Amino acid sequence: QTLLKTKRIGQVMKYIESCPSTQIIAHKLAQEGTADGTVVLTETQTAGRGRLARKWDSAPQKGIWMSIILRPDVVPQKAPQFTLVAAVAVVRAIEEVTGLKPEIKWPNDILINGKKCTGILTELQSDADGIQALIIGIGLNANQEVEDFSPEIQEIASSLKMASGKEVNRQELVRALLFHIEQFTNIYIEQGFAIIKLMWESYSSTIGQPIRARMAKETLVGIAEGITDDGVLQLRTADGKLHGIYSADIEMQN
Ligand code: BT5
Repeated sequence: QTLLKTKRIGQVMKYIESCPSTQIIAHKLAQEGTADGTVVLTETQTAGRGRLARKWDSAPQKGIWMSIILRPDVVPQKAPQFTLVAAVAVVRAIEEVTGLKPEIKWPNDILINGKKCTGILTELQSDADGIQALIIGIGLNANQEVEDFSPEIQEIASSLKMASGKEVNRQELVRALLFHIEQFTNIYIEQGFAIIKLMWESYSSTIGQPIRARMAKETLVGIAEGITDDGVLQLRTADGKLHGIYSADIEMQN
């Protein structure tokens, strides 16, 4: 803990050998009033989760499975932007520690060579007074080999070790992650979304590309033109119309 390079994030740190999901523990701590910046870290999850109750593969000792509790003074509508802020921070941390060049796929995937190495899940506790807590879950594949992943994701998942050929020091990676998350959430809160948006777009594999966006009720095909200041993806369909995409699964068309 003395090696931490942060002022807020990780000053309270809960480390657990094994748990169902760090998100569940973080929600509970948040309800009990834990401080802004509290971090929950585990070696393995038995019920790690993604969006829409999907499963998150969390091999023991191989990744970084953590949740960060933030208590920003912003309206609940801004919650999705924190996923994008966290994504920029994760890319920076991976670059710094490994030299790899990851890309962001909107909204919450970090890819290396087209394969997913990190997923981010932002959940919200709010009431009439606004945001009580944001729980930002980060699952980062560090030292897995292909066979450490469940068979159904072996084709689509990757780890830093698989991409770089080198074992990654997970402690160093956690320190870099917490440092960059603190830096970028500060920038976002003090200066707004503009700088984050520029960085996000420069790391993005989605912008400028033909994509298919699968949403709950419809699927749209078109060119991803950019993100708005609210983090909404702008998709231009063949009829020239511009659509705002708030939540979807994206597939690249080429
Ligand atoms: C995400 O969901 O990508 C968010 C994942 C967040 C995980 C962290 S770990 C710490 C914290 N505690 C939790 O319980 N969760 C958070 P989504 O976009 O819905 O993607 C889920 C999909 O990614 C799955 O359906 C699989 O196809 C794929 N997947 C599952 N595990 C993976 C892994 N380890 N690496 C790469 N892809 C994976």
